[in-house]
Parts: sequence; structure tokens; C-alpha cells
Amino acid sequence: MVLAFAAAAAIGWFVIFRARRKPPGPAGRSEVPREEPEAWETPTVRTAPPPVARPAPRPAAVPAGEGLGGRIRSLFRAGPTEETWEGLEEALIRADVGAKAAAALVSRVRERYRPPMDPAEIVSSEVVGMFGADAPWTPPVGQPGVVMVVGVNGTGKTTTIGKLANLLRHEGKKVSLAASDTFRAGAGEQLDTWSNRAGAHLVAGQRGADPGAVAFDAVQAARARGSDVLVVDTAGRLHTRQPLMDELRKIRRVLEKASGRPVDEVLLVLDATTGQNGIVQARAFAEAVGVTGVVLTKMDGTARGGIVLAVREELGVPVKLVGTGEGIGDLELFDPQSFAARLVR
Ligand SMILES: Nc1nc2c(ncn2[C@@H]2O[C@H](COP(=O)(O)OP(=O)(O)O)[C@@H](O)[C@H]2O)c(=O)[nH]1
Ligand SMILES: [Mg+2]
Repeated sequence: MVLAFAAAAAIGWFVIFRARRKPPGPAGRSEVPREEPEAWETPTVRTAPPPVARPAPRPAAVPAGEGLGGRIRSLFRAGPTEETWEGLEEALIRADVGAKAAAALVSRVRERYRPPMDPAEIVSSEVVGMFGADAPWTPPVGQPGVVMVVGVNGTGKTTTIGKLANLLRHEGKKVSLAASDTFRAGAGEQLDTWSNRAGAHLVAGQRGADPGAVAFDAVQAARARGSDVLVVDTAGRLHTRQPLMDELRKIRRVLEKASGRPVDEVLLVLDATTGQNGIVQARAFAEAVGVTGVVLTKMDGTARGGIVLAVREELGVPVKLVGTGEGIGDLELFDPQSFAARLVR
């Protein structure tokens, strides 16, 4: 009876949880079928009745099955057999790292692992190795250096631009922002608020204005004011449809024409909770406008962002920055060590 009640409560909670987590549905977002991250599939863990007292306290290690690390350790418990390696590959794929990165990781771990090593630690250090040679983020240099920010609606482009402007200001740079998302209602106002907070200069047009024209004006205004960096916000609707990609290509062309030099950086913003769909997004934007780096947002939640390993391996695009909240200071330089530790935790 008690058990039945607990199960019903758990299911009820699960349904409410899923309903609450559904994105509110800005137009562009509904186009992208979201893979539900693992954490959404196992919320019942939080409502399970307290376990009966154990005869002996468990060690502080992650319980098997909870995180990737726990899963890896339990796979290796019976010594590495062919099944262990298959299981490891499967566990990595389930953590969104992609088939290519998973296969590469398995073969590297296979070479290095010798019992009684901790297999999770070996995986973690090989993950670090995959990002090993990537250069960390540095602000572009130019008069101004130009950073274009692209990505699907809701991933955190505008918020990231606000945080990035703040970061650059703290490094003593003069920053201009271009509101080239003229499509979405309120996008210009949102960027205006961020520019005020960060102490950056904003160039915006009317809603529906030509995003290329805004970009062109922004380069001229940034140059006239002596800004060190210009960061350009863009629309993110329907990344699978051609018009957005055409628009982004045009913005890039206009920026390069106005500044007389190549765009320094095209940052793709990926939401860590997106899962497998992130690689589809990354491929589409990379093909259309070229992408020089990824900003992985929403890493303050339960998501682990395994998808950036897939993007790194399959498209060769490094991760530059990590968003860890909605506040102006919640942007960090990507650190492979802490990323790997969190992924394999
Ligand atoms: N928790 C969290 N929320 C974020 C982060 N970055 C952005 N957001 C939120 O994600 C939502 C969409 O952000 P926005 O910048 O408007 O996305 P855009 O459509 O890509 O420009 C907003 O509610 C932001 O506050 C992050 O790193 N962590
Ligand atoms: Mg936006």
C-alpha cells in the first residue's frame, strides 16, 4: 500500500517535472526536437523512499548507476572483457559524446587501462587529452576585433553577449554590441539592458530592420568610437531552414566588407541540456558561416555537456567559454580538466 502510494507520487511528480521543463516555446525552438537529457529521465531518484538502514556505511564513491563514473566503475568490476569495452562505448554515447569520440576514447583507454587503476580516471584524463592542444579564448585584436555570435533561439546568445561584454570590459576593453537579431520581439531591448549593465555601446535598428544594415552601421560606429571589440548578436530561428543561414552569411559578408578584414571569431552557442541535437545544430551553423569556437551554456544545471566532445571530434571546433548561470559574471573560460571531471563524475 505504502509502496503503491510512493510509486504513484513518483509518477505524478515526474509528469509535473517534465511539463515544467518543457521549453516555453519561442518559435525557433519548437523546430528542434530536443533529446531529453538523462537527468530528466531519472527524477524519481529524488522521490524514492529512504533506503532501509544498511549494515555498513557505503564508501563515499559515486553509487553505481548514478553518474558516468559510477557506471564505468561498475562495468569494470568484473575485469575488462569485450563486453566491458562495448559497455564503455555505449555509456559514452549515452553521455552525448558522439560515436566518433566514444570510439576514440575507448581505444585510448584500452591501451592505458591496467587493473587496479580507476577506469573512470583514465577516461577523464583521455577526455582532457582530446581538448589538449586547443588554444584558450583570447579577445580578438583589431579596430575593432569582430565576434559574431550564432545559435538556435533560447540557447543563450544574447545573455552570453552581455556576459562577454562584461568580461571584456573588465579586461579594460571598449566594447560595442550590434543587435542584428532584428527578428525576435524584444531581442534589441534585451541586448540594450545587457549593454547598460556591462557598460558597452549598442547599435540597434528597428524590429524587422535588415540585420546586415545594423551590422554595417555597428562596424562604422564601433570604429568611430574607438571600440576594441564588436560583438554581433544574430537571430536563431529555424536553424534547419535556409533563410536564416542566408541571413547569417550575409551578416558575415557585410561585417567583413565594412571592416575590411575577416571576422575574427564566430562563436556558436550550444545549450548543454540539448543533447544529441547539438551536433546537428553545430554542423548546420559550421557549414553556413564557419564556427571558430563553442560557448557551452547552462552548465550550472544538471547537464554535463558531453555534446561538445562530439562537436570537437566531428567538426574540429574547440570550446572557448562556458555559461554557468543567468548573472552577468556567470561566464568562464573553458577548462578541460573541470569539464572532464564533471562529465565523468
Ligand atoms: N541557467 C542558465 N541560464 C542561462 C544561461 N545562459 C542563458 N540562460 C538563459 O536562457 C534563456 C535564453 O537566453 P537568451 O540569451 O535569450 O537566448 P538566445 O535566444 O539564444 O539569445 C534566458 O532565460 C537566459 O537567462 C546559463 O549559462 N545558465
Ligand atoms: Mg537572443
